[in-house]
Amino acid sequence: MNGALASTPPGPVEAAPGALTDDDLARLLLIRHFERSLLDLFAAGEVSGTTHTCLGQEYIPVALQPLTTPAFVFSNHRGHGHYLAQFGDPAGLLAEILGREGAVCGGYGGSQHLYREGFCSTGVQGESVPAALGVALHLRRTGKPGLVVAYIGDGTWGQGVVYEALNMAQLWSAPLLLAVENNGIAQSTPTERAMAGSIAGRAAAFGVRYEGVESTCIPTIRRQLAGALAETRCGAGPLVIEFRTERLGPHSKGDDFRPAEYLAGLADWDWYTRYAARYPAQFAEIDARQRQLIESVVRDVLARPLAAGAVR
Ligand SMILES: Cc1ncc(C[n+]2csc(CCOP(=O)(O)OP(=O)(O)O)c2C)c(N)n1
Repeated sequence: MNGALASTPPGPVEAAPGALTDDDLARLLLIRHFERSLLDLFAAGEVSGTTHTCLGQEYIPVALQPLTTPAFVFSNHRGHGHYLAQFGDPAGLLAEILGREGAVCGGYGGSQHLYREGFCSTGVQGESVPAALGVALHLRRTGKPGLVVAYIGDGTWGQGVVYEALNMAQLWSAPLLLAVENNGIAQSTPTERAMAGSIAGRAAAFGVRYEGVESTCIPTIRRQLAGALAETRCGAGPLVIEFRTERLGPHSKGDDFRPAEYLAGLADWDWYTRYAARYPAQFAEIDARQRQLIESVVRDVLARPLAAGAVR
């Protein structure tokens, strides 16, 4: 491909998506409407700094959530879905991003630097992986059952510290899950242009177990991963899971330089479009409910005074 993006994204891997529980669908749609509203708020000048949405990738943390609970989750710059899948707290998160009262960490962190018991995110690529390893080693050395999850993107394999941490994690059998959201692009660089070999090959070089996930269907993903994650929790050492996914929106906002044909093809890949077509009644009811919920959260949070840590 000579480093260029394919003109169309990969097609959907399932002929039809599997049925979801109402709770899983509600969580997916909560994240989808939260992220859409955030882009609207950005366009309206309500968001200071920048923000990165996880549109398209919502199914990854929702699929992992029951398999990884309880876990300490380290998230990255594209972390709203990771937070919402774990806590389902759109008001606390939105207040943090907009710097309003009720913010999850006082308005000091914003979109990329969140902290809450059991959750921490950073906008510095790769920074979380050694920190996650430290927490995982603490769990192992104190005999506490548990799991630590670090989310990274494909582009973050350009950071050397990821390899140092993976080496130690394997040597010391740390209960660490590296959840890789490979959306085929890092800001504006197609993965093929920056990565020699593959993520699977890099995990294999350290003897680290690896699972590659092509599906966007939550029940299928959980069936595939349950065994390997249970083993990591029970002392089998770290696990790399690579999700082959797509970023529907821009890298942050207004900076999407992918070919128009590619962007047009994303609707056919998107779980949202395919689920709506396959399960219209369940979808319509929960979609409307979550859309309204986010609309009311936006109204409520915008009416609040600034938080202590907000900088305007
Ligand atoms: C150490 C460091 N270098 C550069 C950046 C700027 N930056 C933010 S996100 C990003 C691309 C990340 O790509 P990837 O890891 O694939 O995640 P994605 O954005 O695709 O989810 C870059 C270069 C950063 N945040 N940290």
